[in-house]
Amino acid sequence: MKNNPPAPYVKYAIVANVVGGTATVSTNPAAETTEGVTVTVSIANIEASKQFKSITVTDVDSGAVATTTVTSGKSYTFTMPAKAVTVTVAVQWVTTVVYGDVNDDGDIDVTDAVLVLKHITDSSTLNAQQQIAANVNGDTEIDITDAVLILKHITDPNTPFPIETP
Ligand SMILES: [Ca+2]
Ligand SMILES: [Ca+2]
Repeated sequence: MKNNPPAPYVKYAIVANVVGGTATVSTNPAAETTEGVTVTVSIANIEASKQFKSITVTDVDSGAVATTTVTSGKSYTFTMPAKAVTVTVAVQWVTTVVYGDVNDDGDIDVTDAVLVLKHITDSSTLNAQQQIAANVNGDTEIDITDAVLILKHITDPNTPFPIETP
């Protein structure tokens, strides 16, 4: 290749990815730029129930490119190296546990108590987050006490679970 432009004007590609869910990730400059330029990464429109987890920028040789936080979870900058880069933004489930809402449907009802009973009798297994939500008295195991507390909560929703009581 003969007619390469002078080095300062060589442009390198910028590719943006999202893993773990969907979001809009854009860069400025977009698509490509020259070495030494400050690239701004903007993250928006993260899908419902997901939240920002991490951002990584790697060059074509798998080298890490340092990022600077402008607004956590929303805006970051990095200095363009003399290589193409890939920007990867990871999103993850929002992990807020509502005690007693074992199936995480927004209600604490008999379905949740049944799930606890099924877990106790080994007819189904709760996942890690469900086990936290199920253990409403905050002891070391999920047992009939938790199921009873959930049933009591249905009839008296204003009484907090033992784990929620200081
Ligand atoms: Ca529920
Ligand atoms: Ca318990």
